[in-house]
Amino acid sequence: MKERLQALQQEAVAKINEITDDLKQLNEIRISYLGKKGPITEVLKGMGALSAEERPKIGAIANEVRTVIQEKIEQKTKAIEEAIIQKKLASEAIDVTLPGRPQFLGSKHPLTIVIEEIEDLFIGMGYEIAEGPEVESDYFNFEMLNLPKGHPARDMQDSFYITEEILLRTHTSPVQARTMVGKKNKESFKIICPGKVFRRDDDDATHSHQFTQIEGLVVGENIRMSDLKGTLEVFAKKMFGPEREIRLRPSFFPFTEPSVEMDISCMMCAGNGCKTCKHTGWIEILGAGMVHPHVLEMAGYHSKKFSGFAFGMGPDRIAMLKYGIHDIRHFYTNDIRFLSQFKPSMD
Ligand code: 2U9
Repeated sequence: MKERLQALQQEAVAKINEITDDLKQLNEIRISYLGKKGPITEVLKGMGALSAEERPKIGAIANEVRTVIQEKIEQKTKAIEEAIIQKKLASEAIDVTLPGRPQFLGSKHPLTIVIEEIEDLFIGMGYEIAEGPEVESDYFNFEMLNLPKGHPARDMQDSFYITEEILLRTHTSPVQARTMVGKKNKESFKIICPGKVFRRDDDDATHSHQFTQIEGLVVGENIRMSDLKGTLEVFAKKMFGPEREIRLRPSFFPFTEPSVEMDISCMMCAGNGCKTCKHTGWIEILGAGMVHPHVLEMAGYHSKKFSGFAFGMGPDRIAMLKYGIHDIRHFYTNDIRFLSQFKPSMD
């Protein structure tokens, strides 16, 4: 009987040692060797035939065999469970020494950078931003700006007409006209009007059928040319550097009288003459003037009581000067290699 019990222990231990990762199989061994119907219980059924002296000895051996098998099963169970945890940990392990995945940040469009810089500058001087439709009526795009029917600027070859009366706006001036008409109490105001404009032009390095404009309009009582000049000087020095000089040259626009064009002293050669300023020492930046009385009247502002000044500039041109870009089409062809070079100035 002793030999049988020891043989059972060796047999059970051998089977347990063969198991590598199957807890179910391990449990089956436990049930088959340690269960009530197991071989150990079977052997002990013959205890009755033993002498009183032999019986306790065999019982002790049987308990020892059970304990050894139970301990082996527990050790193997623990080892398998540990291996399962280690395998899980290994599969979920994160290698913290790996380099981070690069996050590609977007960047602002160069025109957006320039427009926002100009907006911030004028907001700081009490202007509000006004916007309006890009598909505009002939009335607000031309008539309200002293460009009556038949005026050459209205010719079909210069504008994208959708119908006889509807077109893609050729400037942001209609936004100013709409603002004046919209002022029910005809009070004073200062606005900046940025936006896309469209002209029927063959695209080349300096012309695009779509470009951007920023126009400004100040309407109030006793607005003078000196107010315009002072405003333009502040704009030029803030936008292009405090050492900039400005000069105003007489010009003509149907919606302003008198009209001027503003030049700044060249920031590349400080006015000595270079390629950028075409060796004149000056760079034309914008047009401006005192709002034509007829324009005020058409918008419901009595030109004896109110006056105003207006200006218009092209952010495309300013961005090309600021960043040394030689082809306006880069702004509208969405080449990420071009666009990703621009970060807003941190100053
Ligand atoms: C109203 C009254 C007056 C807007 C003005 C200019 C002069 C001007 C051009 C500069 C470069 C357009 O982008 S550009 O091609 N603009 O020179 N614009 S005064 O005057 C107005 C606008 C609206 C009611």
